[in-house]
Amino acid sequence: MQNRIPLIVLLAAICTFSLTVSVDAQIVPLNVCCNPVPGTNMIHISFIDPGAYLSFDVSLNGVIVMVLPASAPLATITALVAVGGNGTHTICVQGTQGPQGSGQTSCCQITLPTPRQFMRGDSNDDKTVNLADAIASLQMLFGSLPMTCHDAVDANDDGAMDLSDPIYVLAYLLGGGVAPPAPFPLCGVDPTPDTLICHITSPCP
Ligand SMILES: [Ca+2]
Ligand SMILES: [Ca+2]
Repeated sequence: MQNRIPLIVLLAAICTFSLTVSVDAQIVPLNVCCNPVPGTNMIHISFIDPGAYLSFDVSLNGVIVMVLPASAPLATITALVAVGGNGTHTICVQGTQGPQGSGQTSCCQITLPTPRQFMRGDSNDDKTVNLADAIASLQMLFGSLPMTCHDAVDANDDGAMDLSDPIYVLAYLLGGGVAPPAPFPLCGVDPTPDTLICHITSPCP
C-alpha cells in the first residue's frame, strides 16, 4: 500500500485532458485517465492495475469495446480506444475475474471538439486563395502576423508549416503547380489526420 499513493498521484498529474469519475467507491480506484491522440479519432487511456483481477472490460459510452489482460499489481495499463466522432465520450474500466467476480469500475470522460472548417491555402481566411495568402503565410511564418488556422497555412497538406507552403501556393497561382489538397477549393474539415490545429476561422459560405 505504501507505494500506491505516489503512483496514483503521478498518473493523476498526467491526466490533463479528461475528467476522471469514480463510479464505484470500492477499495482501490483504477484512476482511469483519457487523453486525445491529436489528429486521430483515438483516445489514449491509462489506469492502474490494482492486482485484484485477471482482466479488465473497457467500455465506450456503455458498450464493451475491448478486454485487457491484467498486468502486475500497481502497474500502469494503457490502450487506445477508437471513438466514432466528436462530442463527449465516457470510457469505463471494470475489473473482472476477481476473487468476488467483477467489481472495481472507474470512468473518465472526454469531450472532443468539432473540427473547424477551413480552406487549404487560405491563410488570411477570406475564403479565396490568391497572392495575399502566400504573403500572409510568409508573415505568419517569419513575421509577427498571428496564425489563426495552421491547417489553412499548411497548403501542401504535409502536416507541417514551413516555407514550402507559400511556395506551393505561388506555384499553383502562377501556373505549373498542383492545386492544394482538400479542403480546396471548397471550405471544409481536414480529411487527413495531423497534429495541426485550426484555432479560428470565419464560417464557411
Ligand atoms: Ca485568402
Ligand atoms: Ca506544409
